[in-house]
Amino acid sequence: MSQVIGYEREGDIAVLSAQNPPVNALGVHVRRGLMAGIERAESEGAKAVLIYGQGRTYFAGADIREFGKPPQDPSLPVLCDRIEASPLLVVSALHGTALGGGLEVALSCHYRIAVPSAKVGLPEVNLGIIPGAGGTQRLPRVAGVDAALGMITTGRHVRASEALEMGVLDKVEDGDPREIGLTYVRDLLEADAPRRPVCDMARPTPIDFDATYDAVLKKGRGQLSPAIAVRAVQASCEAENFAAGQARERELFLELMASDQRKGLIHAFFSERAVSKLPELQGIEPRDLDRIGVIGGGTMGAGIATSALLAGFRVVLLEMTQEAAHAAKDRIASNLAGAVKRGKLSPENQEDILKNKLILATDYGALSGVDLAIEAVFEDIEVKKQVFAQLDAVCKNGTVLATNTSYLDINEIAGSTGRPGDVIGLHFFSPAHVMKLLEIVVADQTAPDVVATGFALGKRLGKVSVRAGVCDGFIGNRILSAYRTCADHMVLDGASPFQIDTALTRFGFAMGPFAVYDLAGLDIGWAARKRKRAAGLDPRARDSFYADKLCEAGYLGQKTGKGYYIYEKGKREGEPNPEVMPLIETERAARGISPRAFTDEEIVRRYMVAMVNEAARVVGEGIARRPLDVDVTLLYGYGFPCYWGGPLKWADLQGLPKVLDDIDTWSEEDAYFWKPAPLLVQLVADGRGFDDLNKES
Ligand code: T1G
Repeated sequence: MSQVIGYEREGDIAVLSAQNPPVNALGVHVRRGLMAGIERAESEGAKAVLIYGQGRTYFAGADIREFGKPPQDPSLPVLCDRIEASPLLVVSALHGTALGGGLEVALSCHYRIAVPSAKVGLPEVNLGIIPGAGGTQRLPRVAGVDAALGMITTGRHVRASEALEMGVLDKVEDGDPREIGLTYVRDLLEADAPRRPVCDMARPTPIDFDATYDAVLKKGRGQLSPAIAVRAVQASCEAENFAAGQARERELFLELMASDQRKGLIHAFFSERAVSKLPELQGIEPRDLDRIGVIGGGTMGAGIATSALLAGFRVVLLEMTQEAAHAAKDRIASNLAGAVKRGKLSPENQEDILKNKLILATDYGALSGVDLAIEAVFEDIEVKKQVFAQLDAVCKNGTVLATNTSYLDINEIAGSTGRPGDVIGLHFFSPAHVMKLLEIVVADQTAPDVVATGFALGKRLGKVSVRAGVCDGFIGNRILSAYRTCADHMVLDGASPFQIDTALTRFGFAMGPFAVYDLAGLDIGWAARKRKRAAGLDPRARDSFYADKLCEAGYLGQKTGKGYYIYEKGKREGEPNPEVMPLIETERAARGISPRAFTDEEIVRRYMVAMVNEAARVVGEGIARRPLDVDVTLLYGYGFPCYWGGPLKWADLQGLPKVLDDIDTWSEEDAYFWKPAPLLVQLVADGRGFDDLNKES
């Protein structure tokens, strides 16, 4: 028998067990083992087959690492059909996460039992594809079209209890999957239960698939797979028979398998897991973390405290006054109430956290016992240095001293303490208890175990942590500054902020840059421009002032109801502010610029190439360890469209020579801004892509 599928007999029952850690992915050896197991059970005269998974889960899906490689028999659809066609009674016992091809194998069985903690799902759309082994044909037959579409177009994981109600599962029983499976098979044999091939079940009742397709396509914001899944499910209702429906599913599946969106989403999947795997951390033990100190209870500090409390830490929150401390507690209570509303926290836990896990303080001495202290005070280097001097004085040896600064020099902050090795940057993104990205900024003297502690904290907080070096803006904000500048240049040269926002939302961003400015507050960008001007802008840099005029008029975005857009009370979407274009036209005239038309395509191209060029500098300078670190940063902190896999995956898919050609062309109009990054030039010269660098690390 194969090493990855165990075979044993329990009387008349053949037991096939998956032994392919970590998630029993249905790689070719698993598929062959299952095929051999079914055939052996039949040849030995067994009456039934039980399939279950050893380790943490039942099959969690096809082996994604096989994607893009030559297919190897048996394919998953062939295996599923073979299981379903067996003359024996075939039963699956599920635990963990039966996902994708895993659930499809289970659906090809005649009965399905699960433990209460099991979850099932068809998350293929999150990988840019659709279920390709009968899932779009079998699930609608057992659960109905609406329930099936609700699972397939979202990829959501469904708890066992709900799956039972939907008809996906036949029984839910607590206990060991093998044992509850054997008991269930014996009961079925005892009752002389019939085989129940799903393919023989009645075709599901159709719905208005065209309307559903349009609605799902719109919601996908450019991602194709959810809408294509609707067409595959439609075939389960309209194809002349089951086999024809499967053929339609296969055709759509293979089309998506060959798509750039599948390449982008698979890249994102593996990059999210690779980003915290750094050679420099191998074998480095993180320091113990139990009690977290948060200095500053404003929006960021309260968000960070909420994130730590939700992860089970005890938190000491320090503010300057009792009043400010209680205001911070109110912010935290409101954040927790949101978590309760989202079903992420029980009301009892919310009460326990506020009563027993959160300690308010106004004296630094209260921080003497914390294992990690993080400040989120005013973004001023002198204020930060004072805070760190106090922390240096009161915190016990070994306490990690972290700053949440988004751009200040962490080396300078570390240098203001007697323990620079304990100092690190932990850059959260607002709202800190919701946004997944955490930039772990490593200063020159940060000790390796402090870096490891930052990653350990990030994991416990459920963050996607990315290592960054010290520079203005670290990884994300530094690249943001470049593509925002490109957008400003296009505004000066003839595009409107509103056209740019529309073009970029069509490309797949949740919001365009100017709508994001309004969301964050125009005063943030204003302060950054003033800071950079005070530090001395290169005379070749194209500065712009129209945005300053908006701020001077008191238009700071959503928080004042007016910025680039006008926000009516209670409306998230704004209408273009008619006062914006006159400011821009005045500035163009003052600069002697004759505005020209931009196509949406050119807007997206320039914006993306500016992003790629700065990202290449960030990787080339070692601020980001690998291109995938930049991709993960933009995906998890900046709303980059997931199906492109990140800006550097997008660049690889476009072809780097063309990206470099564009920069060379545009450098004729602005050699300062469009200066090609050395790494990009080198990669093009070597005929390589960014992914080649990811593979080297
Ligand atoms: N294939 C290969 N490797 C996988 C894998 C998979 N399907 N799923 C996980 N891994 C690896 C992962 O890279 C990591 O590796 C380790 O397992 C632990 O994963 C025809 C074609 C199952 C919920 O989309 O959602 O079936 O970093 O860190 O947080 O219709 O993994 O340790 O080297 O994520 O506990 C459909 C994808 C495939 C499920 C577990 N299935 N996986 O989460 O651990 S397409 C999926 C997950 C398909 C058919 C189609 C999660 C998880 P390493 P992890 P986790």
